[in-house]
Amino acid sequence: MVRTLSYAEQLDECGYVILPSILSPDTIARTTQRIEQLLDASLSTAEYLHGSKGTAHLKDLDPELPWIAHALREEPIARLVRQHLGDASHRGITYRAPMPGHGAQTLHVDWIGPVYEKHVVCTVLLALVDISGRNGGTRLVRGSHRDVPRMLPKSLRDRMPGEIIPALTAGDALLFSGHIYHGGSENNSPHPRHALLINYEGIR
Ligand SMILES: O=C(O)CCC(=O)C(=O)O
Repeated sequence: MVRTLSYAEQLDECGYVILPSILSPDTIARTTQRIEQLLDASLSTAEYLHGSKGTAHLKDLDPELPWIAHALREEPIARLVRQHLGDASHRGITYRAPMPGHGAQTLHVDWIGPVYEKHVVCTVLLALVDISGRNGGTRLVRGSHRDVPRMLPKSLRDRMPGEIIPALTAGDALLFSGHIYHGGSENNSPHPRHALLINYEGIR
């Protein structure tokens, strides 16, 4: 009989796992409304317009989105992050939304070392819309968190064997190792790709 891997085993083996329906439709609507208010307030600043390069960013959103901060402290996210990294803290809730025609990133890692004994960093992406390869989904190279040596791609066009873009439904969480090769892809839809990103670091 084939045994289904647990979320923790999937994360360990593949370097990522999809956690379905973490946010309810009501929570998504409430979050999107607050994000839109914050974007309205920041979109016209010179700092924002110069820095954005076609992707809307907001950071330090914990005080603005306390219900999201609460969800991060609940099962299953809190448990999985703890199982994966041990004691860990996150660097604040951020928002990243590539606009149509934007968002492509070179594949990169958030921690240069491969995983020997211990995972050091991971990220939770919370989808506020359905996300796929069409609208700027996250590129991931399955299993690459274990690669030695690390061959860092140099160009947006560089592709690696095993690369995938997982399809997410609005409300799903994508939890991925910061040691896996990953990167945003270009948004080829007519709408922004709304998502929250939370980076965790193990306490050493
Ligand atoms: O937004 C994404 O899909 C991934 C973003 C990312 O990897 C980054 O900003 O470093």
